Amino acid sequence: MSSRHCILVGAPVDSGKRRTGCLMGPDAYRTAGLAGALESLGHTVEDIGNVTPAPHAPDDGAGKLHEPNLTRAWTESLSEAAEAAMARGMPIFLGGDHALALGTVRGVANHAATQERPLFVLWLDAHSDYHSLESTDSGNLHGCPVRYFTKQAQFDTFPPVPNPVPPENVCMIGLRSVDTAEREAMEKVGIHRHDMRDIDENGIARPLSAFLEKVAAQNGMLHVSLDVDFLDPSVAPAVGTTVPGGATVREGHLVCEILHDSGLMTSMDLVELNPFLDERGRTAHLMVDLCASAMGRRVFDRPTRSYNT
Ligand code: EXY
Ligand code: MN
Ligand code: MN
Ligand code: MN
Repeated sequence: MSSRHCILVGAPVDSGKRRTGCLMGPDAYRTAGLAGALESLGHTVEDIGNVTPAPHAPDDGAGKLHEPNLTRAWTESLSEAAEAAMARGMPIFLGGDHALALGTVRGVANHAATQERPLFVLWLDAHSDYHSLESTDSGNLHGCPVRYFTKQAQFDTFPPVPNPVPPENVCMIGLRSVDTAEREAMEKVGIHRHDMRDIDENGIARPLSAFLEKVAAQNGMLHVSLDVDFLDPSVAPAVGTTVPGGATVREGHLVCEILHDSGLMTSMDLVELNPFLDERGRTAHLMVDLCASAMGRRVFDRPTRSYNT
């Protein structure tokens, strides 16, 4: 990958679920040295600050999914910021919970449409985040973004999706917690789904490389959405939705190294980090290191850091 102009976009969305804490995510990545890590790889870095308010988590008592006017406000502002950043460089969105992808993918897709290039999405996550407003049991928005930006359900109180991502342009890797309603809905569309059993049996490189070949063949743009809970909780505990049996540190780096070598990634989300659930910021440091691998840091050229202490 040649030198890129990385645009750090803080998106402290914390209203996708009831447990709060993701609003501290953007500053945790800044504190963990994300900008310096990218600059050390020869990239230019511009941090435009936080573009969404730190909205409140839904009121537990009401069990509300979201407050429509609040959700619409930050989804639209984040979508506009994403589209503008794509026109100038390579946005890296600092979450915030995964509900932020309602705005980031919507905006990135709007930009891809102006370039007349298809958008592909790599979803690195223990969860499929494929609920509609009707199918979700928890009422947590962070479990819905993929269904929204593929426009496979009505989200009437949300901004419309002018450039939906075709489901067959989405590849999910790391799945190990999918609700029945999500699985049944996904079986009707062509989303590429690779759960941890698939990864255990066949490795992570094969499904990822097959997807990247498809992106390259169609001159696609690639948005990578990396959820902390893609990784095993033993190495990445700072997330509210941990699921045992996740990706190892090396599997995480391998995904990012293959992404770098492909040269296809055009934008990235770092989501679901909750610094309150961590020790000494080790999860934030791991996510920064993974982002650095996706941006060209080589396997033998790494800071000595243990994630298991
Ligand atoms: N499927 C469950 C729900 O909808 O509540 C869990 C969703 C967790 C979503 C996190 C962001 O990946
Ligand atoms: Mn997620
Ligand atoms: Mn998840
Ligand atoms: Mn596949």
